[in-house]
Amino acid sequence: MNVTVKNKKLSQWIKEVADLCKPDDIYVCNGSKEEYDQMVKTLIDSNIAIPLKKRPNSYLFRSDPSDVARVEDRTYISTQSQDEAGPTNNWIDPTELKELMKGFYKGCMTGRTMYVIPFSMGPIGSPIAKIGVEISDSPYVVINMHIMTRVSDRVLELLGTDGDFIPCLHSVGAPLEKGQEDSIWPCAPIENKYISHFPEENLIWSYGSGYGGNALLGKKCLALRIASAMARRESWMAEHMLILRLTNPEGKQYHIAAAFPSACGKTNLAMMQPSLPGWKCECVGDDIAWMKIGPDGRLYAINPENGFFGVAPGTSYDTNPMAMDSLKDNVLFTNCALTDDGDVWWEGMDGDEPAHAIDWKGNDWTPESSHDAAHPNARFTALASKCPVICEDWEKPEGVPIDIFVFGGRRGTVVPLVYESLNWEHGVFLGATAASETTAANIGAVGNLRRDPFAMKPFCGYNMGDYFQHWLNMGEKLGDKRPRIFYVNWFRRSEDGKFLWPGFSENSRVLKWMCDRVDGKAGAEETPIGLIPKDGELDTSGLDISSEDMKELLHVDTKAWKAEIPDIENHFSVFGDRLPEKLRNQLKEFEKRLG
Ligand code: TSX
Ligand code: MN
Repeated sequence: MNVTVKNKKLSQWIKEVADLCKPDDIYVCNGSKEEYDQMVKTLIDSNIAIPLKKRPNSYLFRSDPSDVARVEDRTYISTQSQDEAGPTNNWIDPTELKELMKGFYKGCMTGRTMYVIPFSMGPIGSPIAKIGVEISDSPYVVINMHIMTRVSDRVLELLGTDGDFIPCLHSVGAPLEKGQEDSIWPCAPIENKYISHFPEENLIWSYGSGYGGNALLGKKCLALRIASAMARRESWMAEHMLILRLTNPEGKQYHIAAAFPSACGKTNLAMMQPSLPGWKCECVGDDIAWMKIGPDGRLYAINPENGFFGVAPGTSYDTNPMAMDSLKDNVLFTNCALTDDGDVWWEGMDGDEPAHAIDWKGNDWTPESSHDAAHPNARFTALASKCPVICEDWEKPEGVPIDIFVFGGRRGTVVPLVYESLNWEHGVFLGATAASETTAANIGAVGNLRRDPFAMKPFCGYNMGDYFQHWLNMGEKLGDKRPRIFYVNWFRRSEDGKFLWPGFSENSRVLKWMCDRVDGKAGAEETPIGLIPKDGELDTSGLDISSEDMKELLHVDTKAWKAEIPDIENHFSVFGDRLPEKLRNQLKEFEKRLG
């Protein structure tokens, strides 16, 4: 081991894990550039990292074809009672799961180095931040954690001898025998992968996968699943939300936190540049918001992350120029295609397809190939500080005050472009019933409606019924300082299948209406589903959109909404008596309003 660890809990945990996993070496990370460069050099020398000629200090990695995404059916919330994990989570009894996983962990780091990664989620020392320590046998995980979290020896200093942290244990699950050659992407077969959470003791155990949220344990595992359970206990919020700052032409700032299921363009909205003259938009975060009630009673949000782990395919100067400009240097790419001139490429990138490339599996690819060059879930890992529109206050320890919550989903029909909730409880109902149509980018049949409450279905670390109640409770605590709640749908189509709304930068028009609502400047019409922009209240100046299309975009089809009721009832029934009475009533009231 390269340093002496002063923290008692940490030094004991390191010893326990080493005794169990039997690594050849132990290395405690300090987060320095030298450490990063050293790690990258080792990865290049073993042909795991491919340097990109076109992007300084940037590298391409190719995962094993069996290890390309989060594995939700191998993800567990392990609590004393199954009822605590609730109907949306996989559950195994903690004693049983630990015995089972200890069997896998036994000797699993043989032939490898065990890295101890101290990190802070949120600015180091912020009252909203939390400290984690990940132990991993993957150098790929170390360098990704360097970008996605704040890895630093300052974290160990902050811990002192008695400070507490969230232990995050990770192994790729591929021990090396003497003389055995390592593979490019070591991992375990799917049936041996376990992504386990023990929220009652703030503990994470991950085994068998090296990819994304399965392995970078600060993100989905700590900042959402464990943090959501802590947040309920401690009366704050850990949400799957982007955070952005919108500034109007008069210089007034508004902070918006928005939750969308996958394939709705959350990262694109987080970095969106308004088409409306005089309006400015800055990114605070693109995936996770931690929010606490501040001294003035308002809700303050921080982005606990330090970077973006974004889906590459579909990202272009058309869809997200600010993301593209964040990818010029110091980026890690995973499962993108490699061009002949030493750059990355993916489906949906601007310009012509390359005439030849190496696909994500390492094989030759041409436009005639029948498969994609990049994996649909190919990723970039980029520093948030590289984003040209990162908000100057994105690292403010106290966070930014949230004015507006937005929920949404992808719906070709029924759901209008935007509406406001009638009140907080109705807003919670909108979050709890949020739904999205599946696309080729997510699993399952295309076009199915999937309920994904608050976009938290895969990420809530406790019973989702209790989570709904927590939202209601936070509303009561916030009182008249509650953010307003809106619902949006960028994806409504005309009868001939065309998108009715241009989306992207033009979404600023929708956000402007929200801000004007907050200021009491914009009119709204009450409908059974909520408050719709009054005729002419949504700024469409300079936009080439017919009044018929605009009407259709904001139309509330009562009959179509009535037809949604059985699906909502069905969705709610899963939560049994954990469904808050107030939400049951919201559904009743909704039915009444529909007539
Ligand atoms: O991210 C998207 N947003 C939010 C942007 C800030 N996407 C991409 C979703 C896939 C991840 C969108 N796609 C959006 C949107 O607002 N809207 C659409 C649908 C759409 C697609 C193409 C066009 C228009 C709408 N093109 C033209 O109108 C030319
Ligand atoms: Mn996410």
